[in-house]
Amino acid sequence: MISLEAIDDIVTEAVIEEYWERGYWVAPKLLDDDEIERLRAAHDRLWAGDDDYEVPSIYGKVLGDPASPALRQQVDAFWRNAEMRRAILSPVMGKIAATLMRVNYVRLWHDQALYKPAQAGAESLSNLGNVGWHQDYGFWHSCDTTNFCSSWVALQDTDLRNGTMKMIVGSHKWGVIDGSNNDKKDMETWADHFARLGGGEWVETPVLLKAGEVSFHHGLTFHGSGPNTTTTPRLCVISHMMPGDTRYRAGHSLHPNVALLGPNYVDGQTFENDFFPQMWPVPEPTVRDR
Ligand SMILES: O=C(O)CCC(=O)C(=O)O
Repeated sequence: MISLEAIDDIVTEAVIEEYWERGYWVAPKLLDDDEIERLRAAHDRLWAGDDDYEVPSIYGKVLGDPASPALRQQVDAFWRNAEMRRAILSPVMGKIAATLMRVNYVRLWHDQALYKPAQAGAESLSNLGNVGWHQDYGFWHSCDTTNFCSSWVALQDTDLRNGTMKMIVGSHKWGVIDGSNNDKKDMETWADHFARLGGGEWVETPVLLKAGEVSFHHGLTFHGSGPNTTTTPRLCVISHMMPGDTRYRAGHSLHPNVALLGPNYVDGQTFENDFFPQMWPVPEPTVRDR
């Protein structure tokens, strides 16, 4: 991972303006080749159920089915795997997100490890590996801010052939769109639908990344991804990050994370405990980290 000092030269005021103008920004290579290899090996272990920490079954452990073309999605992979934990909670991601969000404190909302199966040679292309057009905040109405920032770490070169993410440029300016907690895999129908609701121009731009490069997107930017037509799976890890003082907003569709506040949570309670680790500023080491 690059150094924390290097970030000051990379995330300039022009970069911050680009992020707020387009709704996303593509960083240069942040991870070195060894880290990429270790994270790829961590993916293998995750989907095989070989965990570094014991995880109770209520936390929704996902395993891989080699015969399925469906997207594999493990939310909160940082609970299962130490290598992923290091990358997902990296202060480098936290500092960049803080700078882009223009806040002082950053916590993890949740993470994802995604595995998009390869479909080269399939008789017909399945859309089960697609990620439908959505706004992340569409799923997160229980939070009192839309100022979320997500880092997407490419663990191989990633482009349209292996189903990279496509961003809808400037769509974060449309505000919260009804029904944007969408995972309908029929991309064209839903592009028309959301373009109409958004009322802006629907400009799809693929995020082209070399292994180790990272994209950062705003919580309201529409995005999605199509099939992986190559011979190898498309792997990534994602940190969905929030300002450190993000609070629970009662009366809206309830996100499962709200239960992590503990019983009897109250409107306005901050998402501030070990389920939502502090990423920036660098936290004091915990017993688990030592
Ligand atoms: O990896 C993808 O195709 C989609 C990921 C995504 O939805 C996200 O990072 O918020």
